[in-house]
Amino acid sequence: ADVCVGGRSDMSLEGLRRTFREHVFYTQGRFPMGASRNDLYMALAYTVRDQLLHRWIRTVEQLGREDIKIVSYLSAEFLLGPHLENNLINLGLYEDVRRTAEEEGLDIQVLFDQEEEPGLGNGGLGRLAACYLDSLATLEIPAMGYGIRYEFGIFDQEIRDGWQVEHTDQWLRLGNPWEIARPEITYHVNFGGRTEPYEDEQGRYRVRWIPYRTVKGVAYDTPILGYRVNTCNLLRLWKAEAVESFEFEAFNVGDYYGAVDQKIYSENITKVLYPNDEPIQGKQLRLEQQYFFVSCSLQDMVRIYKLLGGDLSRFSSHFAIQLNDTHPAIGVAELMRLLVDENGMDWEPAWEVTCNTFGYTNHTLLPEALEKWPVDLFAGLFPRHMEIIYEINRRFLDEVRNRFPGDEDRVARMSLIDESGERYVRMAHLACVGSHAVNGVAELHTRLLKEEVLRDFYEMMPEKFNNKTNGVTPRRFVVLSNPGLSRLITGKIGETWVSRPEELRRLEKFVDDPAFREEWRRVKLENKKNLARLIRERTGIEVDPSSMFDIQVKRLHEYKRQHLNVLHIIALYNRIKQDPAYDVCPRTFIFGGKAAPGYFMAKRIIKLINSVADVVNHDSDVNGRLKVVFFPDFNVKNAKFIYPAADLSEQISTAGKEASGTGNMKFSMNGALTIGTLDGANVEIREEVGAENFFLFGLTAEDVTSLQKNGYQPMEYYRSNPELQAVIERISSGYFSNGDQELFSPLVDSLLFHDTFMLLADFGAYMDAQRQVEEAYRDQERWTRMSILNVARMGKFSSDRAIREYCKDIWKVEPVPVTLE
Ligand code: 26R
Repeated sequence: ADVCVGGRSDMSLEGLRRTFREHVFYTQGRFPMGASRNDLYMALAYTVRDQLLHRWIRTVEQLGREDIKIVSYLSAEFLLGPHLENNLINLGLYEDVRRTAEEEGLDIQVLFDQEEEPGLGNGGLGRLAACYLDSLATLEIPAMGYGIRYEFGIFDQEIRDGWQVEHTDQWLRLGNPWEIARPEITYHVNFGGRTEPYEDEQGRYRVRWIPYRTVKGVAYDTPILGYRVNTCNLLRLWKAEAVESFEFEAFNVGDYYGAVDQKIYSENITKVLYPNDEPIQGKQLRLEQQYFFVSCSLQDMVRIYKLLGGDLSRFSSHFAIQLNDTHPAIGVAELMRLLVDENGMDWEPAWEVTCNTFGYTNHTLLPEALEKWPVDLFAGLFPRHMEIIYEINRRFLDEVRNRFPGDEDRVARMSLIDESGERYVRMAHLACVGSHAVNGVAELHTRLLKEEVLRDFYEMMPEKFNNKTNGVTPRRFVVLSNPGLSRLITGKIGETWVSRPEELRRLEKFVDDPAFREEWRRVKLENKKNLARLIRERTGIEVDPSSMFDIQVKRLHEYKRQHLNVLHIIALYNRIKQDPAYDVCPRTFIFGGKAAPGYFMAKRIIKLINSVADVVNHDSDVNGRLKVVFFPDFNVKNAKFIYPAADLSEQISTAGKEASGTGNMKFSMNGALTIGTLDGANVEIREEVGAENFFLFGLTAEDVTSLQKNGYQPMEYYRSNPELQAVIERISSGYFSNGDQELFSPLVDSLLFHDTFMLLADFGAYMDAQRQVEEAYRDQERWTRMSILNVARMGKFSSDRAIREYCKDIWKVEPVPVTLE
């Protein structure tokens, strides 16, 4: 430690300034005068990273102790968002570094702006992984995140003429100061080829895999610091490269171009994140990505464990591996292969180790989103894993037959292989069978998992199933995003709420204090002004900060029902058109979110939102009382301005479809009230904040199922509701599309003749709930009370609570405090 004192770890103002200047010169190679904004950002980032390294090295030393258990979070996505500001907050150096920058003549906000966010995820699942890394470190749990270092993360979204246009995300273009490449930590990953039986020295039957090609994985490490603790865990992301031997062989036969081809081919594996939050049918590269990062990660753990002198039969007492959805589920077969083929273990002990090591989190109930891979594709890429899966399946189905004699229908339903038509490997079944714990992400979701999607598995092994309601980190989503509110809260109850948000309850006793309510409104108004400014910059639209900010930001998806929100807007518009004196509550409707590039309907919903916006925003009868905004390129970076500015949070998915939702939590923690269905974690949010502080509407999951069963007829709802008819007529007449009646007919037809997500069935109830929202908003004192109570009662939804539950019930791990001496 001493070597660092007075060096770059010096935390004094003077030390920070010196380190910063050194980085401008020695790292960026600039005199201060010639430094670009990026040079200055990089120098500041390195200054902050220097502060992390000491903690990081001490934490990694702990990871190398034989007697402690490490959590290994396997996820194809980590949607981290910008690091700089977050690290400053967690270090407790925000104010000092801001001042240092200021004294150097720099505006720290401008430097924050310069950071490209690592958008290595699609939405909820990837952002959850990032929140969990924050909480693991904050709770001082030794943990590693393992994933893929995509060269291109989620695409950047531009809105052109009302349509979504995608641009590649070049987040690494200007360098990434937060990662450290570890070119000496590499593994070989094999693909294709065939297997071959042989006898080992003891004359035992063994199998070896003779692959067709090999790719190299290189580790890139990013430090993940906890809040005000010394624990600094690491996120290890793998980049694919060509193995050296390719170039060498090609060189020998003089095929230089062939060698370069091979190199490009290998590097393809980690080029790009698939931007779908829907199944990717049979895309070989996607399956290669999954195996690639899982194999590197497991090889890494086995290497670390052996280095400690560990005996592989006790592997599960050193590592608890969590599968973030089924994307890394092939890890079950890969760990078996490593133990049995590569380390000579027998099947039964290896299987016990495997099951004790893995836990599986399910994140979706949508049947079409359950991952399955064609057997031909799978076996072609992973012939040995295919054999292992068949063997797991054979043994497992024997157990099923034992427990349920004569029930061959059940055996077919539970098989790891779907043989009803073309044959598929069912990844959720593999994950379920190979794990000791299976969890859903909200109470309702876990119940539906047990009753529907994984019912047979629950019947056979109920002890595996448990719920872990999602949570989000209050560091990024309150402290960092909403400094005004954080200051107000801390002024009242002290700052301990940041690590122990149960303490927010102590705000309840101030709800009747008019001065406090006044300040609460002032903070919200300030946040709305900030968002209004950003909306003007990004869209040119002027919005009124005193209007109600009604916001829906999330991926575009029919089940999330952004178009139900649009139907409400059109209904209000129609009332105004019918009677311009109609007393509408002034509102700004804000949407944000990306559509999967190949998702036709979702893209058309974006176009609809923008088309309605064009009409409503310029109609003189409306006279500015309603505004509609599509905020382009919703991501972690600009989420910071969106959640804190919301009055109303739209959580309106069809009941039973949204596993949990986490945006719902981010809004409510920032004092927005929710209008929502009984879906995902909405149910629990409403329980916590109180029914009287939540605008509930719509069918229950049970209603949805029974309606579906009895033959849902959207037309019946259409016929019996004149206001709904008028809304649909506005769209289909071409009113929002310059007379073009075709543009939105796919949307309208889908609603009238199919309506899979039951918008028409919920329309009436939604309109009623929106009227109650208006009424409540008109009474600002009442609204403020409700807003305060929402914040005060959101403690449960901190990711710290979620992670504590995972640690206790699934991982069996304890905190290991880190000291710096
Ligand atoms: C198979 C495949 C390509 C794929 C399917 C589904 C990829 C991604 C998804 C999206 C799923 C896994 C997802 O993001 N689920 C979300 O997880 C959040 C965190 O638990 C939940 O809050 C959210 O409700 C759920 O949709």
